[in-house]
Amino acid sequence: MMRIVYSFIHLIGDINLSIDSVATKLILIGDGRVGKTSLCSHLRTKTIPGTYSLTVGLNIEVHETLFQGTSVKLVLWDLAGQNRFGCVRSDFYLGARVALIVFDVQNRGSFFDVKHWIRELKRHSPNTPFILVGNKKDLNKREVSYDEANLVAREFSAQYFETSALEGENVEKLFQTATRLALKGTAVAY
Ligand SMILES: Nc1nc2c(ncn2[C@@H]2O[C@H](COP(=O)(O)OP(=O)(O)O)[C@@H](O)[C@H]2O)c(=O)[nH]1
Ligand SMILES: [Mg+2]
Repeated sequence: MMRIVYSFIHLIGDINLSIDSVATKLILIGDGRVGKTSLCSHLRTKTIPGTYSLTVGLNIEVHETLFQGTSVKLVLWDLAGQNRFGCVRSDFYLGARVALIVFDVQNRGSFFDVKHWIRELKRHSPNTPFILVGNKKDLNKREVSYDEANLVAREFSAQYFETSALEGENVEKLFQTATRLALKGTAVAY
C-alpha cells in the first residue's frame, strides 16, 4: 500500500489524501556526513542517533505536521551519504516539491560542493525550489561564514538557514518554511 502511495507521489509530486490532508515530497541532498539524516531524525523524534550509521541507499520517512490548519504528510527522501552528485538516480528527484541542500559549516569541502548539488537539482528538476542549509552550527570550528553562505543562496533566490540537528536549533522552523515552499501553488496552501 505504501509503495502505491509513493509511486503516486513520484508521478504528481503531491496528492490530496482527503479534503483536509495532503502529502508532499521533500528531498535532502548534500555531501555525506553533513547531517541530512540527523535533521530528519530530529524533526521526527527530537533527538539524533547516538552512533553514526551511514544511510544505505535511501531513507523514506513520513512526518505528519499541521500547516495552516491542514494536516500535511511530509514525505522525506533522505539520500544515502555515499552518493555523489552525478550518481543520483533521476527518479529520486521526480516530483520533489522542495529540496534541502545541506552542507556542514565546519567543512569547507561540503560547502564547495553545494554548487554542484544546485546544478544537479536544476538539471533533474528545474522547478523545484530549494533552501540552503548550513548544519552543525553548534560547533566552534566554523569554516564557512553565515554571510558567505547567505550570498550563495541569494544568488539563486533561495533562503539560507543555519541549523543544529544536535541541539535542534532552527530545525522546526526550517521544515515549516520548506513545507510552505512545497505547498506554494497547491490549493491547500490557500
Ligand atoms: N555537532 C553536531 N553533529 C552533528 C549535527 N548533525 C549531525 N551531526 C553528526 O554528524 C554525523 C553525520 O550525520 P548524518 O546525519 O548521518 O549525516 P548524513 O550523512 O548527511 O545523513 C553524525 O555523527 C551526527 O551525529 C549537528 O548539528 N551538530
Ligand atoms: Mg544519511
